[in-house]
Amino acid sequence: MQENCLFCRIAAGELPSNKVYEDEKILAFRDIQPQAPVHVLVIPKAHIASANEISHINSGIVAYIFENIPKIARLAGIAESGYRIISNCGEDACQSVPHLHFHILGGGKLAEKMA
Ligand code: DGP
Repeated sequence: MQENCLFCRIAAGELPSNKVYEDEKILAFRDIQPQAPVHVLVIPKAHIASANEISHINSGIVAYIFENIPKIARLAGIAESGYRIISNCGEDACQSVPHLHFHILGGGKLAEKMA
C-alpha cells in the first residue's frame, strides 16, 4: 500500500466507497463522478500505477480482474445490456488517479466514439 495513494486508501478501507464487489485481491466501487448511468471502477488492491506498469510479474491480477468483470457487471445490473471497459493511462489519456483502474460504463446507450 502507498500511503499517499487515494485508491490504495479506499482499498484498505481507510476511505469510504460505495462497493459493488470485493475480495482479497480486488475492489469494485461506484465512481464518485459517474459518466454513465452505471459507472463502476475496478482496482487491484496491490498498488500498480497504471497500465504502463503491467508486466509478466503482475499481469495475473489484470487477468483476475477481467475474470471477475462479468460477475461485477451482473451485480451492477448491466451484464445483459452491455458495457464498456476503459483504462486511462498517463497524461494524454487524462488519467487522474495513479493507481490502475478499469472503468466499467453502462446502464444506457454509450457514445459510439471514445475520443
Ligand atoms: P481516471 O481519470 O481514469 O484516472 O479516473 C479516475 C476516476 O476516479 C474518475 O472517474 C473519478 C474517480 N474518483 C476520483 N476520486 C474518487 C473517490 O474518492 N471516490 C470514488 N468513488 N471515485 C473517485
